[in-house]
Amino acid sequence: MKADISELPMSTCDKPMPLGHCLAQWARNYGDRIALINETGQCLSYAQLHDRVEHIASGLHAAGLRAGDHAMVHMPNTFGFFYSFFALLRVGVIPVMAMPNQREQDIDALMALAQPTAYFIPDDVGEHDYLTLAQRMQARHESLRLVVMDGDVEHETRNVQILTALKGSACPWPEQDGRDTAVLLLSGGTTGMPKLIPRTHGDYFYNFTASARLCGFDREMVFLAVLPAAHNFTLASPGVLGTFQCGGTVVTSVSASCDEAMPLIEKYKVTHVALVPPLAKLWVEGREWEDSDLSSLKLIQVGGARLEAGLARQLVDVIGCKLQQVFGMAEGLLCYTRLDDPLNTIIQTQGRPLSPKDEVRIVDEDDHDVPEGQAGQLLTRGPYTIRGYFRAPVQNASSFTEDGFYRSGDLVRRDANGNLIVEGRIKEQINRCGEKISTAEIEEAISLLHGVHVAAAVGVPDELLGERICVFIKPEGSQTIDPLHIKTALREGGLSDYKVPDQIETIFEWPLTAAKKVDKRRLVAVALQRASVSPDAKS
Ligand code: OOB
Repeated sequence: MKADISELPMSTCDKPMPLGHCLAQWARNYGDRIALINETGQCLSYAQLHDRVEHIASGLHAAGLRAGDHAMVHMPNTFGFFYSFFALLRVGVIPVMAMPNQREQDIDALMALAQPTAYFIPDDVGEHDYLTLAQRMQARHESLRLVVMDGDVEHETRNVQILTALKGSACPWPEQDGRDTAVLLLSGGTTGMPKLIPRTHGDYFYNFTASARLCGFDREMVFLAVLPAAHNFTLASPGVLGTFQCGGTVVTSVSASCDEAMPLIEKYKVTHVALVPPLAKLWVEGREWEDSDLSSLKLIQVGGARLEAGLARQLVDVIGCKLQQVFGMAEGLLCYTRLDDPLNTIIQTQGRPLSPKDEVRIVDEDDHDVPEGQAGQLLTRGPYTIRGYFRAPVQNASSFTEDGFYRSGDLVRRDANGNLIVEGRIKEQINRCGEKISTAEIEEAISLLHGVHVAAAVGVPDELLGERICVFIKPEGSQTIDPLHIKTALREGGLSDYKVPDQIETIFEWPLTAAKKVDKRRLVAVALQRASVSPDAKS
């Protein structure tokens, strides 16, 4: 099931190594240079980051964590995220990268799948009580022996350890092979079941080093991490790992809003930032009143969802630096527009594959290649693309072809220069602000609620979010559905906030396709029409 990494086109300066060794190498190469700065101005050099991580790794080893164990990291963009991530890699433990905005249902399902030994949480953030969640998870998941909190020592108990207070004697180096799993990433999902993506040391190292080279990263650069660092885009495409590989500086921000992020750009002379399109739009609009000096910016990368050409142009005009489109997937394949592409290519296309060894097929419904220039489903296979999800034989049978191509579910076409243009998708997924939500999962969660007969979820084009989640509910009787009641019930049931529908509509008669299936295209039209008549319906 592992991708073939034997022939990765590495350059000699990027000699592949297990991820657990990278930080030590970076500390040797870049010692006193600044690796990390947070929004309050705290700085850590590479040497300091390495020291802290060694210390914590020893503590984790002393607490019983061993190479090959799994540990869930559920942290916002703080130093604690980096301490946890690198210390786990150092011990040889495989981090399971949860998103900070995931809530009980997601975390529970991921734990059932990954069976982690440890769970890394922040101190309470906002209204969410991570400690209570962790205790509930411990009661439910036998594998979970240790909770590590990035917070105050006063929270320490027998089962909860404090990240920076962990102690132990020197941690042994684990034996690792390039083909071993280094990290488990989250998949966007098209079913009600969560899926995890096993990325190996070899393929992930290639992911960020080759990306960093392609994107012109160097030791003078300053990367602002505003999107969650647990996501493949921010983590390794080329993201924070690409920045570290080159000896640059990462500025972390827990917030992505322009009034908090833009002053950081001015203050730390940020050169690179990665955004999703809805955020890019807010940043363009924000420039009407936010006047921080952004002249240090050299490159804005936009990916995760379709960037409209109009917004792409506005970004270039308003922010005034280079733009790069990134069409990627946690499963592997990364496409980038090149820095020296003509402006039209950068604005109109989603770029071309990172590796000359990436294979891309564009196929029709019968898996036959479509004529050049026509749209079809993107299938891909390559040196850093997975050949199967973690412990998911049934899903693997439908997500991969027999000869190992990943079925992306994206509808793309290729222009004469080999650049891909994402036209849409065939997978049952909603792309809300770059976050991927399975319609099946939302439908299942809602159909369990009292008074609901059947539910159908669709992604509806939305000015602010790119797509919003609209759910049509057929009630059990003739009463209409109370949207507020549904939202509260979903939240109370532990559904992650970003999955709670934005628009909820009652329906008594489904529009049907010729094949007598619910016609979701017509539902999208109905959702748009109802929202225009009663804009309060979406909130
Ligand atoms: C990134 O990764 P995921 O795993 O969250 O989502 C992958 C899916 C793609 O299959 C596609 O449907 C969509 O997100 N997508 C785009 C896109 N980039 C991703 N759709 C249109 N235009 C784009 N530029 O989203 C991801 C991973 C690494 C780098 C960048 C994005």
